Amino acid sequence: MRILVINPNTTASMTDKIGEAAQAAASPATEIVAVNPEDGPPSIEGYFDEVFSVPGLIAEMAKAGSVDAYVIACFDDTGLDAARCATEAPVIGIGEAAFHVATLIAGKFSVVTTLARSVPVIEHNLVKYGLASRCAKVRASDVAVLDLELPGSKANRKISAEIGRAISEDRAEAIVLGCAGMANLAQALSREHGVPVIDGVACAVKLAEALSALDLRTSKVGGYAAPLAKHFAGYYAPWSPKTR
Ligand code: 5HY
Repeated sequence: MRILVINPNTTASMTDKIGEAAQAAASPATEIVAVNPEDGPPSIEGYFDEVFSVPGLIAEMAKAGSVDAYVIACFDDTGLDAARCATEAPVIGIGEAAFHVATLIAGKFSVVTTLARSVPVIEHNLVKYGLASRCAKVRASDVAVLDLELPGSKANRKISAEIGRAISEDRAEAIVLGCAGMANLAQALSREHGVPVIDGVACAVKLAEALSALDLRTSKVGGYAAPLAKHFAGYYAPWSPKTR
């Protein structure tokens, strides 16, 4: 199978890291294609950045040709619902994937994300997915997304310290890493803290493979029905939904 993994920000080094984590988790027969848009924010930190990354995400889906599943590799599950309207193939957000996996192996988990402005976005998603009662707390490590790309930055230390606080203060039984750019840190942090530390990129790839193996696809009845054909005016004309 072929999975398109979309990093909705424009930072290619982060896309490479996400692609490596996805391929490492994928079955041998699965081809991972990791992409990011050219247009949009270099990192997504909060609602404002998020909304400007969605057209690029949808454009990458249109450009990719036939794939068996899509993974949205931004922990806010950026544009997830819109993406599900645009295809019948499964679309998995790394946030939703990690939350579900965490509830399968722990009673309570905490999320450790980047900046404080990302916390409400994640909290709202937990409520939307009906999983807020299983999450002890969403914590910010005060690490900017692009600091994760800087070798030698204090990012790993700050994330590890926040995990320590989640375990001692929240009594978290598992930790969900709240950024795609943290994908390569999960195993070492899990060994260091002695609790499962979950990376959403790997979870989303395995869930996409599972849905494909079950031949389950996105329902086109109701909310995720294909967009109605109409002409979008001006700058967004190229995104106009066509008659199917
Ligand atoms: C992410 N931003 O996974 C989110 C994390 C965050 O550019 N990739 C980003 O801080 O919301």
